[in-house]
Amino acid sequence: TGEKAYLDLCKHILNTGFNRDDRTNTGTCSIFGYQMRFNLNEGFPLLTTKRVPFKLIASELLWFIKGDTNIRYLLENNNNIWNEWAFEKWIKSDEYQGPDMTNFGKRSQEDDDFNEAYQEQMKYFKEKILRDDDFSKKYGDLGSVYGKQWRHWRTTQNDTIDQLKDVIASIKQNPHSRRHIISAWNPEDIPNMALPPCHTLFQFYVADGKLSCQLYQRSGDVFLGVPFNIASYALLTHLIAHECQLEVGEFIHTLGDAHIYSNHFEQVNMQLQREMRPLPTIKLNKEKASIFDFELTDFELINYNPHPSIKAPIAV
Ligand code: UFP
Repeated sequence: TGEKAYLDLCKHILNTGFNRDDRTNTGTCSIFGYQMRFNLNEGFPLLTTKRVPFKLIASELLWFIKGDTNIRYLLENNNNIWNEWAFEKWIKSDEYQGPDMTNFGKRSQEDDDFNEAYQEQMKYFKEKILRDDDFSKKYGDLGSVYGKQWRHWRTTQNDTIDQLKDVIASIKQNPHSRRHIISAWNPEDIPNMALPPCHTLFQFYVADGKLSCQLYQRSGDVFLGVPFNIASYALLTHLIAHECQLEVGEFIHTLGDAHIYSNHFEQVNMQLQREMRPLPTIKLNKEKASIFDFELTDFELINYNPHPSIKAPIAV
């Protein structure tokens, strides 16, 4: 199964990687340049050696597909994965009156009292994003993230380009084109981004009635981030194949800097000792033709019986 490709990557990093300092000062074991292939006909590549939260992956992907860049939609779906980026904007603004939240990511992991204060501010922030339209417009919007680059890429002529719609149209009209590409990497926006896109560019390919997708990911947190990224792009490939009336082929995951953080070694070794189980399958609502109409309830994940999840600190 495709999961073996992931576990092999973990082993390869631990066996051959370089110990390197990194932006977060956590320290990593890292390699450069690696490729995994997942045949999407052998099951949906959601890891079974630990539980991976499919709902969060699906709601985040739908958020990208809508071209939405405001975390309100995510919060409405109990998805908290982008909160910190919005919260940061608020605490740096004049409007913020609460206790000093500088460097909240690190401090909340190290200091219990601070963490309590932080949780309180975050709870208030989330409620305000959900209830207050003006506040949400001001502080909920993350700006130049994936949804914007995929659906509303801004040109020098002040037009926008809908890369996702254009690629779907080109897959339908000219399946053998070698130009089915979507780029999230907009050099003009990079200096103003807190997190330059990790999934940088992806391409589709049609052969034998099957749709394949290859992603170039510039930087991968192999324990926490990459399992999400695999499932997200596998799901996107299923969705686009569905709309284009194609079968699914492969998801090919190409990584630049593939790293395991030093505070994840123990967790990775634990995961490597577990037996893989059969992969789940995914079913999409056949009634909906366009992926732009999809909602969370239109996905069904079948036979997912993973080992328990494994907790690990996120590098900030
Ligand atoms: N990261 C991922 N996948 C993602 C994402 C982030 O692995 O989808 F958004 C990790 C990679 C890296 C960190 O460990 O987040 C980003 O840091 P940097 O910009 O320094 O590469």
